[in-house]
Amino acid sequence: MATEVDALVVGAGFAGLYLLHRLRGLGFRTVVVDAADDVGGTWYWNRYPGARCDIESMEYSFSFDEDLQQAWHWNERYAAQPEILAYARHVADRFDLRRDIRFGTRVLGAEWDDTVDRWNVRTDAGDYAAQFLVMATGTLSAVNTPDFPGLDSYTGATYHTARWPEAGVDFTGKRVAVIGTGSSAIQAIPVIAEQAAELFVFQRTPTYSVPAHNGPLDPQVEAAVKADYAGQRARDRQTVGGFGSRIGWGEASALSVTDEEREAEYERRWQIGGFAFLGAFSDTIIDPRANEYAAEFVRRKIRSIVDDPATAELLCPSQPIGCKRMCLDTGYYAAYNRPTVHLVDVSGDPIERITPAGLVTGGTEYAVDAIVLATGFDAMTGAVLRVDITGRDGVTMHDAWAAGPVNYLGLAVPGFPNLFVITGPGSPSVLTNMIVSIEQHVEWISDLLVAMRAQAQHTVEPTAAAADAWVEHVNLIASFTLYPSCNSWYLGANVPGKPRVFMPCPGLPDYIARCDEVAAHDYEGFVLS
Ligand code: N01
Repeated sequence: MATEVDALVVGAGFAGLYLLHRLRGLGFRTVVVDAADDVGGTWYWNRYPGARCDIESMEYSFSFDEDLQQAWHWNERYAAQPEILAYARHVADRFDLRRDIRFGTRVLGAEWDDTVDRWNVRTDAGDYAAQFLVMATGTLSAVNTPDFPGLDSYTGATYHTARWPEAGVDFTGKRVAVIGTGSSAIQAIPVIAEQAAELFVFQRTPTYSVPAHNGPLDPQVEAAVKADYAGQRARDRQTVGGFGSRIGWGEASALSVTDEEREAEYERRWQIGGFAFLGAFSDTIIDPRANEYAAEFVRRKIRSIVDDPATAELLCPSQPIGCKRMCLDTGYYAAYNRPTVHLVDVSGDPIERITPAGLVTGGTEYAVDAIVLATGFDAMTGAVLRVDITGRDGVTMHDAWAAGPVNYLGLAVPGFPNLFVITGPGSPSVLTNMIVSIEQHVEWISDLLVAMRAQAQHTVEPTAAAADAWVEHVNLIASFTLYPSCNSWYLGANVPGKPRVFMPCPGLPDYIARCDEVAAHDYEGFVLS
């Protein structure tokens, strides 16, 4: 017998938590399911050494409750994974959310039933009949493990950064391989390097990283922000990525200033640390010449930090900065100055196979006690497509998205009534402070549900024309930027066979304005019935 609910939410990360709080408060019977044993989503799973948010803690937190944001104290400028998980747990307890969350429950499939306007949702712990189905499954949650031949034959220990053992791992005295040099690897490598006897980093593409300059949260910053928290949140929402209003985003072109002024601004922001660096000038991610100035500044920094010139050159990226997601680090480049840390270039000679003893590339076998896969995610679409979803007329999400994700406002898919995706493809999502985007989506969706209830409408679904126009719109905006110009997970390029489509929608303020406009015009582009 299926459990009847108004809304079934998949995922108990920040999106699921806020949805539950909000929908329950509005009188919708809501249940959240999550495969994990606790809340936290990405911060539940990503426990690798050094895991830390790269948005400042005063900004990477909920704004919906003034008492919450005033009461919570962050210890560091950038919060580490345990502190963010503690925050998620605090939110769950503070708003009494756990009683409507079913942990250890994996959704297997969902079928839309046109006869009763309900989603039949199958889980490994019972079924649900839900009027609304919300995929709060996260954008970076479906783990990507490359299909290395021989991986099963390996006799040492294997870890994926996004499935790290809760008890932690002690690498003291071990020979360790890390595959990948994205955000996860860049945080883990300096910490693993402190323990391991030898560390081999297998790099396919170097990435740009800027120092986080993390440290204890400055009490003066905390007091200043809390004195006008609502104001700061509102100002952040007006920035391109939903954060950084305190430091500010440069409005001048990098081409409009002298060499000395440009250098001074990069240096100033390098010293501040973090994504502020990308905001030095207005055209860093738009104009190739402006971008190259910033890229070359970082390359010079790499060469000045890394002692061995050959290693430094290998660490210098050639793609535009910001095209792949930039990283923040604490001692990443300096880790290569340890005699025990070795960079192995696999850009020309891929990892051929895994043997019982280690990895083979370029005809050399690297024997190691442990392999760390820092190989990322099937981003943005992976978590949705790993659930077997069937909409109207037996059309599956796999069919609907065969050539890339199709949706309207990144929120809803034609042919899949009453289904919403939080921070999915087609929305600013991963280009922003995720909590800002999550709050905007949750509030927009819950306002829609309230409007439907007031008008006695049972179903909502975008038109195919609205979705097609939206996909075209997102592609057009992306084409004005440098984002599509390199292989990145934004494009699905990291997963063999995945359609190459730039998935997120750049520009948060315009996106929010468009969502508000759609709502103000009786949800134009949607059919309510
Ligand atoms: O994953 P990634 P991630 N052979 O996809 C390499 C967020 N995040 O987990 O670049 C060899 O970035 C791959 O190489 P290439 C953040 O949004 C945030 O690090 O494809 N190498 C790449 O180097 C981030 O962007 C935080 O050539 C292979 C690496 O593995 C996103 O999550 C922290 C390979 C994967 O890097 C993903 O980050 C962590 C192969 N077959 C993550 N396959 C913070 O808030 C893949 N690679 C700080």
